[in-house]
Amino acid sequence: MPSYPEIREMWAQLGVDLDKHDAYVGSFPKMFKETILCQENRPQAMEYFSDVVKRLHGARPWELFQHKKAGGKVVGTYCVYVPDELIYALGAASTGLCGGDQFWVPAGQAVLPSNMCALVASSLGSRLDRTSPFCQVADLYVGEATCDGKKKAWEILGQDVNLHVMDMPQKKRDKDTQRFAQEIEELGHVLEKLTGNTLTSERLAEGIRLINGRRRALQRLQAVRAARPAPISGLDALMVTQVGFYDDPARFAGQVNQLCDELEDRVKSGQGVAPAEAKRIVLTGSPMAIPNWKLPRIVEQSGAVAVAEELCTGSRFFENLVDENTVDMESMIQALAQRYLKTNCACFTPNQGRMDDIIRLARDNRADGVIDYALQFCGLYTTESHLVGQAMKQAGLPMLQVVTDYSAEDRAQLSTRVQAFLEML
Ligand code: BJ8
Repeated sequence: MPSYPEIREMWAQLGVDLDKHDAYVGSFPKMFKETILCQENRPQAMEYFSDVVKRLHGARPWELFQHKKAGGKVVGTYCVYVPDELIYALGAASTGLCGGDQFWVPAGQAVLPSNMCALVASSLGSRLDRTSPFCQVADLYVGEATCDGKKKAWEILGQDVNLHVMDMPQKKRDKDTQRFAQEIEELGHVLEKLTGNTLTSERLAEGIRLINGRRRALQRLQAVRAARPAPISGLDALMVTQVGFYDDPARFAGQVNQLCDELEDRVKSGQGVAPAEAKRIVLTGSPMAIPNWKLPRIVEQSGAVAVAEELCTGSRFFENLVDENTVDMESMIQALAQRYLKTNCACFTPNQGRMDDIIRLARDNRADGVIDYALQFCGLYTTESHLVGQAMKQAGLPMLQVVTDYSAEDRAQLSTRVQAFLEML
């Protein structure tokens, strides 16, 4: 384990603004303690994930920094449509870059309109402010043309960093899958150039197995949450998935499987984190990047338990495996395109698949209600909320619609609304 002076030296070498960074990390331990560590009856195996988050700007950036020093490359990504399989197949390491903290929003807003979602503002701010070692360690950033805010933000970000933007289809017809397969191929060429390595079918098959392994572990974690009483809090399960965007995929899968061993034992002995009669909630909507825990914390402080997240930091990250029964490059790229286009982001039209996913997750996990969460100024999720509401009504699932941002200002008001919703269930 590197010492604190070594970590600090790494930050300096990466060009992190140490004074601003000190201000950022200074408030984190208290918030982390009051949000995550204070939960009762946490599984022992959560210690690993808590530790990763506690030292988020230290331990994992250190590994990525060593990887770079040994000649490797680091690729930063912002969306679950960017195939990590290719990144690892070419010997690079991947890291998520989405900003989930209010701290970074003002720096993003300095170059963005004030009516931009907090996720884009925070993501840009963390780079422009030089306060995220993950942003500083990345050799290549991969963005994607999903929503308008991201598309335009990439043009601003591209003035500062080495950036590749993947085009995204907006529909899911066969010709769209073919087009997305071409985008994946093009990303492969960009990564070959970056790493100096050649993409072979053997390496890609390995990359597919590696990332499927991460998905299988998270699917196992989701499956165990169907138990009543719930063996793990929604906050902890969300944090595990969030860690998956940063951690080494093989090590991460091993740790998630260990956690599942413990949770399966809990289920056998009827042990839970909340009483069996606690209301069970599915969260759906905009992604919740670390440390955006505001809403699930409010839900669980109000006595309910979140049992699934139909979010990019939830089921969209781990559902649907890439077919491993392919042998040549062309069919592997096709298999990747097919798997990724099964993900149901609101950037697609129509997006009935998302409604089906929410209902399935609610049924499988015996949910009493759904909370639809959209980030303020996110045109995609705020607009789709109307259709989600209709679909939930038809399915007989009560739904609360929440539009919020990263600030703490609406916490009391949100609490009141969530409590009123839970009482009605
Ligand atoms: S696959 S949800 S990670 S695009 S919240 S930036 S949509 S204005 S994040 Fe997303 Fe990929 Fe879709 Fe997932 Fe735009 Fe909305 Fe902001 Fe969003």
